[in-house]
Amino acid sequence: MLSEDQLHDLNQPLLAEHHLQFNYLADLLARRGQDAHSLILQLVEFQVAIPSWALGTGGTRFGRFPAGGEPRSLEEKINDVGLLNQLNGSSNSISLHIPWDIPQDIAGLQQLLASQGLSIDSMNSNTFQDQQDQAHTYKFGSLSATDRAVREQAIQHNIDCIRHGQPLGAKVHTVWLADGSNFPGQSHLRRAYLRTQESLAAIYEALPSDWTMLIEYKPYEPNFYSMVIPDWGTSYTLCQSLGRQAQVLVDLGHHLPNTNIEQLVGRLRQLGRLGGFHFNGSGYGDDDLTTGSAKPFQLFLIFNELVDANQDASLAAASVAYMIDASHNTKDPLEDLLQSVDNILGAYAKALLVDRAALAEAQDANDTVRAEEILRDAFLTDVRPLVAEAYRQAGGALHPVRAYRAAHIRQQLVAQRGKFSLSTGL
Ligand code: RM4
Ligand code: MN
Ligand code: MN
Repeated sequence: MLSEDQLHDLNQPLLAEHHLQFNYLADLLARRGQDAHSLILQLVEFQVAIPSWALGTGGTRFGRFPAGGEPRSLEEKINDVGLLNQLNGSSNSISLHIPWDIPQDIAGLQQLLASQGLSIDSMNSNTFQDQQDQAHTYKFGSLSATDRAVREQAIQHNIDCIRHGQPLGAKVHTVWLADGSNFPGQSHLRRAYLRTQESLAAIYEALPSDWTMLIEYKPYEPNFYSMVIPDWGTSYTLCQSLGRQAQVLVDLGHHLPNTNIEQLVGRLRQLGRLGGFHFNGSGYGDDDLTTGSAKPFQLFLIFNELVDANQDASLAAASVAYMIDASHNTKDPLEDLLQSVDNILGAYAKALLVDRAALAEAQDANDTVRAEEILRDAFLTDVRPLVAEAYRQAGGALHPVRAYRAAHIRQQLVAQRGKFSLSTGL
Protein backbone atom coordinates (compact mmCIF):
# COMPACT_ATOMS: atom_id res chain seq x y z
CA MET A 1 0.00 0.00 0.00
CA LEU A 2 1.08 3.54 -0.68
CA SER A 3 0.91 6.02 2.15
CA GLU A 4 -0.90 9.35 1.87
CA ASP A 5 2.46 11.09 2.22
CA GLN A 6 3.91 9.08 -0.63
CA LEU A 7 0.98 10.00 -2.90
CA HIS A 8 1.34 13.63 -1.89
CA ASP A 9 5.06 13.56 -2.71
CA LEU A 10 4.40 11.87 -6.05
CA ASN A 11 1.92 14.60 -6.99
CA GLN A 12 4.00 17.52 -5.78
CA PRO A 13 6.29 17.97 -8.82
CA LEU A 14 3.29 17.79 -11.20
CA LEU A 15 1.02 20.23 -9.42
CA ALA A 16 2.11 23.54 -10.92
CA GLU A 17 1.65 22.38 -14.50
CA HIS A 18 -1.59 20.61 -13.57
CA HIS A 19 -3.09 23.80 -12.15
CA LEU A 20 -2.15 25.72 -15.24
CA GLN A 21 -3.81 23.18 -17.52
CA PHE A 22 -6.82 22.63 -15.31
CA ASN A 23 -7.58 26.34 -14.91
CA TYR A 24 -7.34 26.88 -18.65
CA LEU A 25 -9.75 24.03 -19.33
CA ALA A 26 -12.16 25.06 -16.57
CA ASP A 27 -12.27 28.60 -18.03
CA LEU A 28 -12.82 27.30 -21.53
CA LEU A 29 -15.64 25.03 -20.38
CA ALA A 30 -17.21 27.85 -18.36
CA ARG A 31 -17.35 29.96 -21.52
CA ARG A 32 -19.33 27.12 -23.10
CA GLY A 33 -21.66 26.97 -20.11
CA GLN A 34 -20.13 23.84 -18.58
CA ASP A 35 -19.08 23.57 -14.99
CA ALA A 36 -15.78 21.74 -14.54
CA HIS A 37 -16.49 20.94 -10.91
CA SER A 38 -19.75 19.15 -11.53
CA LEU A 39 -18.03 17.19 -14.32
CA ILE A 40 -15.31 16.18 -11.86
CA LEU A 41 -17.87 14.97 -9.36
CA GLN A 42 -19.33 12.68 -12.02
CA LEU A 43 -15.88 11.36 -12.87
CA VAL A 44 -15.02 10.73 -9.22
CA GLU A 45 -18.22 8.77 -8.86
CA PHE A 46 -17.56 6.57 -11.89
CA GLN A 47 -16.02 3.23 -10.89
CA VAL A 48 -14.68 0.46 -13.11
CA ALA A 49 -14.29 -3.01 -11.63
CA ILE A 50 -11.05 -4.93 -12.12
CA PRO A 51 -11.16 -8.63 -12.99
CA SER A 52 -8.93 -10.86 -10.88
CA TRP A 53 -7.65 -12.51 -14.06
CA ALA A 54 -6.23 -9.28 -15.49
CA LEU A 55 -3.69 -8.87 -12.71
CA GLY A 56 -1.26 -11.35 -14.19
CA THR A 57 0.08 -11.43 -17.72
CA GLY A 58 -2.34 -13.17 -19.98
CA GLY A 59 -0.81 -15.17 -22.72
CA THR A 60 -1.93 -16.11 -26.12
CA ARG A 61 -2.22 -19.76 -27.04
CA PHE A 62 1.36 -19.47 -28.27
CA GLY A 63 3.03 -18.29 -25.12
CA ARG A 64 3.05 -16.35 -21.92
CA PHE A 65 5.69 -13.97 -20.64
CA PRO A 66 5.14 -13.39 -16.93
CA ALA A 67 5.79 -9.91 -15.58
CA GLY A 68 7.22 -11.05 -12.25
CA GLY A 69 5.53 -10.30 -8.94
CA GLU A 70 2.17 -11.60 -10.13
CA PRO A 71 -0.39 -12.20 -7.37
CA ARG A 72 -0.32 -15.79 -6.08
CA SER A 73 -3.56 -15.78 -4.12
CA LEU A 74 -6.93 -14.08 -3.96
CA GLU A 75 -5.59 -11.96 -1.11
CA GLU A 76 -2.70 -10.74 -3.24
CA LYS A 77 -5.08 -10.00 -6.11
CA ILE A 78 -7.18 -7.87 -3.79
CA ASN A 79 -4.03 -6.08 -2.69
CA ASP A 80 -3.19 -5.28 -6.31
CA VAL A 81 -6.65 -3.83 -6.92
CA GLY A 82 -6.27 -1.86 -3.69
CA LEU A 83 -3.08 -0.37 -5.12
CA LEU A 84 -4.76 0.56 -8.38
CA ASN A 85 -7.60 2.15 -6.50
CA GLN A 86 -5.19 4.14 -4.37
CA LEU A 87 -3.59 5.47 -7.51
CA ASN A 88 -6.76 6.38 -9.39
CA GLY A 89 -9.68 6.22 -6.93
CA SER A 90 -11.72 4.71 -9.75
CA SER A 91 -11.37 0.96 -9.30
CA ASN A 92 -13.03 0.12 -6.03
CA SER A 93 -14.15 -3.43 -6.81
CA ILE A 94 -12.82 -6.75 -8.04
CA SER A 95 -14.51 -9.50 -10.06
CA LEU A 96 -13.80 -13.11 -9.20
CA HIS A 97 -13.60 -16.10 -11.50
CA ILE A 98 -14.45 -19.50 -10.05
CA PRO A 99 -12.58 -21.83 -9.60
CA TRP A 100 -9.55 -19.56 -10.07
CA ASP A 101 -10.53 -17.50 -7.03
CA ILE A 102 -12.42 -19.74 -4.64
CA PRO A 103 -12.61 -17.76 -1.40
CA GLN A 104 -11.28 -19.74 1.59
CA ASP A 105 -10.87 -17.47 4.59
CA ILE A 106 -14.15 -15.56 4.36
CA ALA A 107 -13.71 -13.46 7.50
CA GLY A 108 -10.14 -12.58 6.51
CA LEU A 109 -11.27 -11.61 3.01
CA GLN A 110 -14.11 -9.49 4.32
CA GLN A 111 -11.66 -7.67 6.53
CA LEU A 112 -9.11 -7.24 3.76
CA LEU A 113 -11.74 -5.83 1.39
CA ALA A 114 -13.01 -3.42 4.02
CA SER A 115 -9.50 -2.26 4.93
CA GLN A 116 -8.82 -1.44 1.28
CA GLY A 117 -12.22 0.16 0.69
CA LEU A 118 -13.05 -2.47 -1.95
CA SER A 119 -16.05 -4.64 -2.74
CA ILE A 120 -16.68 -7.67 -4.92
CA ASP A 121 -18.15 -6.74 -8.27
CA SER A 122 -19.21 -9.90 -10.04
CA MET A 123 -18.82 -13.64 -9.75
CA ASN A 124 -17.87 -15.33 -13.03
CA SER A 125 -18.36 -18.99 -13.79
CA ASN A 126 -15.99 -21.15 -15.77
CA THR A 127 -17.44 -23.99 -17.77
CA PHE A 128 -14.99 -23.49 -20.61
CA GLN A 129 -12.24 -25.53 -18.97
CA ASP A 130 -12.30 -28.90 -17.25
CA GLN A 131 -11.12 -28.98 -13.64
CA GLN A 132 -9.12 -31.88 -12.26
CA ASP A 133 -11.69 -33.36 -9.92
CA GLN A 134 -14.61 -32.87 -12.27
CA ALA A 135 -16.89 -35.82 -13.10
CA HIS A 136 -17.93 -34.80 -16.63
CA THR A 137 -16.08 -33.04 -19.41
CA TYR A 138 -17.14 -29.79 -21.09
CA LYS A 139 -15.49 -30.80 -24.32
CA PHE A 140 -18.86 -30.76 -26.07
CA GLY A 141 -20.46 -27.95 -24.14
CA SER A 142 -21.77 -27.23 -20.67
CA LEU A 143 -25.13 -25.51 -20.24
CA SER A 144 -26.09 -26.61 -23.75
CA ALA A 145 -24.62 -30.12 -23.58
CA THR A 146 -26.69 -32.97 -24.95
CA ASP A 147 -25.87 -35.03 -21.85
CA ARG A 148 -28.10 -34.06 -18.92
CA ALA A 149 -25.44 -34.95 -16.35
CA VAL A 150 -23.05 -32.45 -17.94
CA ARG A 151 -25.70 -29.76 -17.89
CA GLU A 152 -26.48 -30.45 -14.26
CA GLN A 153 -22.83 -30.23 -13.33
CA ALA A 154 -22.53 -26.88 -15.14
CA ILE A 155 -25.70 -25.55 -13.52
CA GLN A 156 -24.42 -26.59 -10.11
CA HIS A 157 -21.09 -24.88 -10.77
CA ASN A 158 -22.90 -21.62 -11.54
CA ILE A 159 -24.96 -21.93 -8.38
CA ASP A 160 -21.76 -22.58 -6.42
CA CYS A 161 -20.33 -19.35 -7.82
CA ILE A 162 -23.30 -17.45 -6.45
CA ARG A 163 -22.88 -19.17 -3.07
CA HIS A 164 -19.19 -18.25 -2.98
CA GLY A 165 -20.06 -14.63 -3.70
CA GLN A 166 -22.82 -14.21 -1.14
CA PRO A 167 -20.77 -13.98 2.08
CA LEU A 168 -18.45 -11.52 0.34
CA GLY A 169 -21.32 -9.21 -0.61
CA ALA A 170 -21.30 -9.80 -4.38
CA LYS A 171 -24.55 -9.01 -6.16
CA VAL A 172 -23.81 -9.97 -9.75
CA HIS A 173 -23.28 -13.30 -11.45
CA THR A 174 -21.86 -13.32 -14.97
CA VAL A 175 -22.20 -16.18 -17.39
CA TRP A 176 -20.03 -16.40 -20.44
CA LEU A 177 -20.77 -19.54 -22.37
CA ALA A 178 -18.11 -21.05 -24.59
CA ASP A 179 -20.59 -23.62 -25.91
CA GLY A 180 -21.10 -24.10 -29.60
CA SER A 181 -19.93 -26.30 -32.43
CA ASN A 182 -17.02 -26.40 -34.80
CA PHE A 183 -18.55 -28.21 -37.76
CA PRO A 184 -21.82 -28.01 -39.67
CA GLY A 185 -24.23 -30.64 -38.43
CA GLN A 186 -22.32 -31.25 -35.21
CA SER A 187 -25.00 -29.68 -33.08
CA HIS A 188 -28.72 -29.12 -33.53
CA LEU A 189 -28.77 -25.34 -33.43
CA ARG A 190 -32.30 -24.79 -32.10
CA ARG A 191 -32.13 -27.56 -29.54
CA ALA A 192 -28.79 -26.28 -28.24
CA TYR A 193 -30.47 -22.92 -27.63
CA LEU A 194 -33.41 -24.53 -25.83
CA ARG A 195 -31.16 -26.62 -23.59
CA THR A 196 -29.18 -23.49 -22.73
CA GLN A 197 -32.35 -21.61 -21.93
CA GLU A 198 -33.47 -24.38 -19.60
CA SER A 199 -30.09 -24.50 -17.85
CA LEU A 200 -30.00 -20.75 -17.42
CA ALA A 201 -33.51 -20.86 -15.96
CA ALA A 202 -32.29 -23.35 -13.33
CA ILE A 203 -29.44 -20.99 -12.39
CA TYR A 204 -31.77 -17.99 -12.39
CA GLU A 205 -34.01 -19.87 -10.01
CA ALA A 206 -31.14 -19.97 -7.50
CA LEU A 207 -30.32 -16.27 -7.93
CA PRO A 208 -30.98 -14.23 -4.76
CA SER A 209 -33.63 -11.57 -5.33
CA ASP A 210 -31.16 -8.67 -5.02
CA TRP A 211 -28.71 -10.14 -7.55
CA THR A 212 -28.37 -9.56 -11.26
CA MET A 213 -27.41 -12.23 -13.75
CA LEU A 214 -25.40 -10.96 -16.69
CA ILE A 215 -25.33 -12.93 -19.92
CA GLU A 216 -22.38 -12.36 -22.21
CA TYR A 217 -22.32 -13.16 -25.92
CA LYS A 218 -19.50 -13.83 -28.33
CA PRO A 219 -19.63 -14.60 -32.06
CA TYR A 220 -16.72 -17.02 -32.31
CA GLU A 221 -14.02 -18.77 -30.28
CA PRO A 222 -13.57 -21.31 -28.84
CA ASN A 223 -16.17 -22.61 -31.26
CA PHE A 224 -15.85 -21.48 -34.82
CA TYR A 225 -18.87 -22.78 -36.70
CA SER A 226 -21.49 -21.66 -34.22
CA MET A 227 -21.59 -20.23 -30.74
CA VAL A 228 -24.81 -20.88 -28.82
CA ILE A 229 -24.92 -17.24 -27.66
CA PRO A 230 -23.21 -15.43 -30.52
CA ASP A 231 -24.83 -12.00 -30.37
CA TRP A 232 -26.69 -9.50 -28.25
CA GLY A 233 -30.01 -10.53 -29.79
CA THR A 234 -29.65 -14.09 -28.55
CA SER A 235 -28.53 -12.88 -25.16
CA TYR A 236 -31.47 -10.47 -25.09
CA THR A 237 -34.04 -13.16 -25.87
CA LEU A 238 -32.59 -15.37 -23.14
CA CYS A 239 -32.81 -12.52 -20.65
CA GLN A 240 -36.39 -11.84 -21.71
CA SER A 241 -37.32 -15.43 -21.04
CA LEU A 242 -35.57 -15.50 -17.66
CA GLY A 243 -36.93 -12.38 -15.97
CA ARG A 244 -36.10 -8.85 -14.83
CA GLN A 245 -32.90 -9.81 -13.02
CA ALA A 246 -31.27 -11.06 -16.21
CA GLN A 247 -29.38 -8.49 -18.27
CA VAL A 248 -27.16 -8.43 -21.32
CA LEU A 249 -23.43 -7.88 -20.88
CA VAL A 250 -21.54 -6.19 -23.70
CA ASP A 251 -17.88 -7.21 -23.94
CA LEU A 252 -16.29 -4.82 -26.41
CA GLY A 253 -14.11 -7.59 -27.85
CA HIS A 254 -17.02 -9.91 -28.57
CA HIS A 255 -18.09 -8.51 -31.92
CA LEU A 256 -17.13 -9.08 -35.47
CA PRO A 257 -14.99 -6.30 -36.97
CA ASN A 258 -16.95 -3.16 -37.91
CA THR A 259 -19.94 -3.92 -35.68
CA ASN A 260 -21.60 -0.69 -34.64
CA ILE A 261 -21.25 -1.30 -30.91
CA GLU A 262 -22.55 2.11 -29.84
CA GLN A 263 -25.80 1.46 -31.65
CA LEU A 264 -26.44 -1.87 -29.97
CA VAL A 265 -25.54 -0.32 -26.62
CA GLY A 266 -28.18 2.34 -27.25
CA ARG A 267 -30.71 -0.33 -28.24
CA LEU A 268 -30.11 -2.41 -25.14
CA ARG A 269 -30.34 0.65 -22.94
CA GLN A 270 -33.61 1.58 -24.60
CA LEU A 271 -34.93 -1.94 -24.11
CA GLY A 272 -33.99 -1.88 -20.43
CA ARG A 273 -31.59 -4.81 -20.74
CA LEU A 274 -28.15 -3.27 -20.65
CA GLY A 275 -26.62 -4.80 -17.55
CA GLY A 276 -22.91 -4.36 -17.88
CA PHE A 277 -19.74 -3.91 -19.85
CA HIS A 278 -16.48 -5.69 -20.24
CA PHE A 279 -14.12 -3.04 -21.53
CA ASN A 280 -11.10 -3.90 -23.62
CA GLY A 281 -9.49 -2.95 -26.90
CA SER A 282 -9.93 -5.10 -29.92
CA GLY A 283 -8.63 -5.11 -33.46
CA TYR A 284 -10.06 -8.41 -34.62
CA GLY A 285 -12.12 -9.98 -31.85
CA ASP A 286 -11.46 -11.11 -28.31
CA ASP A 287 -8.00 -9.50 -28.30
CA ASP A 288 -8.35 -8.08 -24.78
CA LEU A 289 -6.00 -5.17 -25.41
CA THR A 290 -5.89 -1.91 -23.46
CA THR A 291 -9.31 -0.24 -23.59
CA GLY A 292 -9.39 2.68 -25.99
CA SER A 293 -5.82 2.14 -27.14
CA ALA A 294 -6.56 1.81 -30.85
CA LYS A 295 -10.15 3.03 -31.19
CA PRO A 296 -10.65 5.94 -28.79
CA PHE A 297 -13.37 7.45 -30.98
CA GLN A 298 -15.42 4.26 -30.77
CA LEU A 299 -15.10 4.27 -26.99
CA PHE A 300 -16.25 7.88 -26.93
CA LEU A 301 -19.26 7.06 -29.13
CA ILE A 302 -20.25 4.26 -26.76
CA PHE A 303 -20.10 6.64 -23.80
CA ASN A 304 -21.98 9.19 -25.84
CA GLU A 305 -24.88 6.72 -26.11
CA LEU A 306 -24.73 5.96 -22.40
CA VAL A 307 -24.71 9.60 -21.35
CA ASP A 308 -27.44 10.42 -23.83
CA ALA A 309 -29.64 7.63 -22.47
CA ASN A 310 -28.93 8.65 -18.88
CA GLN A 311 -30.11 12.17 -19.65
CA ASP A 312 -33.25 10.95 -21.41
CA ALA A 313 -36.11 11.38 -18.95
CA SER A 314 -38.29 8.97 -20.94
CA LEU A 315 -35.96 6.06 -20.14
CA ALA A 316 -35.90 4.30 -16.80
CA ALA A 317 -32.64 4.66 -14.89
CA ALA A 318 -30.31 1.70 -15.34
CA SER A 319 -27.64 0.34 -13.09
CA VAL A 320 -24.86 -0.75 -15.39
CA ALA A 321 -21.87 -2.73 -14.09
CA TYR A 322 -18.63 -1.49 -15.61
CA MET A 323 -15.67 -3.82 -15.67
CA ILE A 324 -12.45 -4.22 -17.58
CA ASP A 325 -11.91 -7.62 -19.16
CA ALA A 326 -8.39 -7.68 -20.51
CA SER A 327 -5.48 -10.02 -20.47
CA HIS A 328 -2.07 -8.80 -21.42
CA ASN A 329 0.92 -10.41 -22.98
CA THR A 330 3.26 -7.48 -23.51
CA LYS A 331 2.53 -4.87 -20.84
CA ASP A 332 2.83 -4.79 -17.10
CA PRO A 333 -0.79 -5.74 -16.30
CA LEU A 334 -1.16 -3.09 -13.62
CA GLU A 335 0.06 -0.35 -15.95
CA ASP A 336 -2.32 -1.63 -18.59
CA LEU A 337 -5.25 -1.44 -16.17
CA LEU A 338 -4.34 2.10 -15.15
CA GLN A 339 -4.21 3.08 -18.81
CA SER A 340 -7.55 1.40 -19.51
CA VAL A 341 -9.28 3.18 -16.65
CA ASP A 342 -7.73 6.44 -17.78
CA ASN A 343 -9.03 5.98 -21.32
CA ILE A 344 -12.47 5.02 -20.01
CA LEU A 345 -12.70 8.09 -17.80
CA GLY A 346 -11.47 10.26 -20.67
CA ALA A 347 -14.15 8.88 -22.99
CA TYR A 348 -16.79 9.42 -20.34
CA ALA A 349 -15.63 12.98 -19.69
CA LYS A 350 -15.76 13.77 -23.40
CA ALA A 351 -19.25 12.32 -23.69
CA LEU A 352 -20.34 14.57 -20.84
CA LEU A 353 -19.12 17.57 -22.84
CA VAL A 354 -21.37 16.95 -25.84
CA ASP A 355 -23.79 19.80 -26.37
CA ARG A 356 -26.92 17.63 -26.52
CA ALA A 357 -29.41 20.38 -27.22
CA ALA A 358 -27.39 21.59 -30.20
CA LEU A 359 -26.90 18.02 -31.38
CA ALA A 360 -30.62 17.28 -31.26
CA GLU A 361 -31.28 20.46 -33.22
CA ALA A 362 -28.74 19.54 -35.88
CA GLN A 363 -30.12 16.00 -36.11
CA ASP A 364 -33.69 17.22 -36.47
CA ALA A 365 -32.59 19.62 -39.19
CA ASN A 366 -30.64 16.81 -40.92
CA ASP A 367 -27.54 18.96 -40.68
CA THR A 368 -25.06 16.12 -40.96
CA VAL A 369 -21.93 18.23 -40.83
CA ARG A 370 -23.03 20.30 -37.84
CA ALA A 371 -24.03 17.15 -35.92
CA GLU A 372 -20.71 15.50 -36.57
CA GLU A 373 -18.82 18.70 -35.67
CA ILE A 374 -20.57 18.78 -32.30
CA LEU A 375 -19.34 15.30 -31.52
CA ARG A 376 -15.86 16.13 -32.78
CA ASP A 377 -15.72 19.28 -30.61
CA ALA A 378 -16.29 17.16 -27.54
CA PHE A 379 -14.04 14.32 -28.63
CA LEU A 380 -11.13 16.59 -29.53
CA THR A 381 -11.20 18.48 -26.24
CA ASP A 382 -8.20 17.53 -24.15
CA VAL A 383 -9.93 16.38 -20.95
CA ARG A 384 -6.82 14.99 -19.28
CA PRO A 385 -6.70 17.81 -16.71
CA LEU A 386 -10.30 16.99 -15.69
CA VAL A 387 -9.49 13.32 -15.25
CA ALA A 388 -6.29 14.15 -13.35
CA GLU A 389 -8.21 16.47 -11.06
CA ALA A 390 -10.76 13.69 -10.45
CA TYR A 391 -7.92 11.37 -9.43
CA ARG A 392 -6.49 14.04 -7.14
CA GLN A 393 -9.82 14.78 -5.51
CA ALA A 394 -10.34 11.07 -4.92
CA GLY A 395 -7.03 11.01 -3.05
CA GLY A 396 -5.08 9.43 -5.90
CA ALA A 397 -2.20 10.33 -8.17
CA LEU A 398 -2.41 13.06 -10.79
CA HIS A 399 -0.74 10.70 -13.22
CA PRO A 400 -1.27 7.11 -12.03
CA VAL A 401 1.10 5.39 -14.47
CA ARG A 402 3.92 7.83 -13.72
CA ALA A 403 3.31 7.46 -10.00
CA TYR A 404 3.30 3.67 -10.32
CA ARG A 405 6.70 3.82 -11.98
CA ALA A 406 8.12 6.48 -9.68
CA ALA A 407 7.11 4.41 -6.64
CA HIS A 408 8.80 1.31 -8.17
CA ILE A 409 5.74 -0.77 -7.47
CA ARG A 410 6.52 -3.63 -9.84
CA GLN A 411 10.03 -3.95 -8.40
CA GLN A 412 8.54 -4.17 -4.92
CA LEU A 413 6.03 -6.80 -6.00
CA VAL A 414 8.80 -8.85 -7.59
CA ALA A 415 10.83 -8.59 -4.40
CA GLN A 416 7.84 -9.76 -2.32
CA ARG A 417 6.42 -12.44 -4.58
CA GLY A 418 9.31 -13.53 -6.72
CA LYS A 419 10.22 -13.24 -10.35
CA PHE A 420 8.35 -16.34 -11.43
CA SER A 421 5.12 -16.08 -9.48
CA LEU A 422 2.16 -16.85 -11.69
CA SER A 423 -1.36 -15.57 -11.39
CA THR A 424 -4.34 -17.74 -12.30
CA GLY A 425 -6.20 -16.82 -15.44
CA LEU A 426 -5.87 -17.38 -19.13
C1 RM4 B 1 -14.03 -14.74 -22.23
C2 RM4 B 1 -15.07 -13.76 -21.76
C3 RM4 B 1 -15.33 -13.80 -20.30
C4 RM4 B 1 -14.12 -14.04 -19.48
C5 RM4 B 1 -13.23 -15.10 -20.05
C6 RM4 B 1 -11.96 -15.28 -19.25
O1 RM4 B 1 -13.60 -14.41 -23.52
O2 RM4 B 1 -14.72 -12.46 -22.15
O3 RM4 B 1 -15.94 -12.62 -19.86
O4 RM4 B 1 -14.61 -14.45 -18.24
O5 RM4 B 1 -12.93 -14.80 -21.38
MN1 MN C 1 -15.74 -10.80 -21.11
MN1 MN D 1 -13.55 -12.08 -23.93
